[in-house]
Amino acid sequence: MLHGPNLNLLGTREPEVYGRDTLADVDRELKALGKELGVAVECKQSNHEGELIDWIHAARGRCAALVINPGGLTHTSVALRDAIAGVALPCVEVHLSNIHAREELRHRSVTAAVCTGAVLGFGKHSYLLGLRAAVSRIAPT
Ligand code: CA2
Repeated sequence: MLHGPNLNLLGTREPEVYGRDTLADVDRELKALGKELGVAVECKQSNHEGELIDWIHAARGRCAALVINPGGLTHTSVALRDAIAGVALPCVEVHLSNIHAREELRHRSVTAAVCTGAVLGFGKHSYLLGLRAAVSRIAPT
C-alpha cells in the first residue's frame, strides 16, 4: 500500500472531504483485513515522487500486487504512471474522495489507465475495497 503526498495529514484537516481517520487508523484496518484475506500488507507513505517510484520498482519480485493512492500526483505524474506500467504488477488506484465530483483539476487521473482498476469516493472503504480488488488479482502460487 503506497500513500502519496500529504496523506500523512489525514484526520488532521478537511474531515468533510477526507474523513476523521488518521493514516495510522487506515493502515491498521488494511493490515487486519490482509490477515483475514491471508496476505501480508506493507504500508508506506511519502511526500516525494521519486521515493514512491523507487518503492514501486522495489515491489517487483517482492510484492504480489500494489494498492496506491497517488494523492495530488494522480493528476500530474507521468513518471509515476511509467513506474506503475513498468513493473507490470496488478495495481489498484484508490481515492478517499470522488475526484470527478470535485474541482476540474482533479477530474483527470494520469495514472488510472495503467492500473488494473480504481476505487474512489468511499473514504477509508476505498482502501479496503481496493485491497480486496488487488487480492482478487493475485495468482495463486
Ligand atoms: O481523494 C483522494 O484520496 C485524493 O487522492 C487525495 C489528495 C488529492 O490531491 C487528490 O485529488 C484526491 C490529497 C491528499 C491530501 O490529504 C489531506 C488530508 C487531510 C488534510 C489535508 C490533506
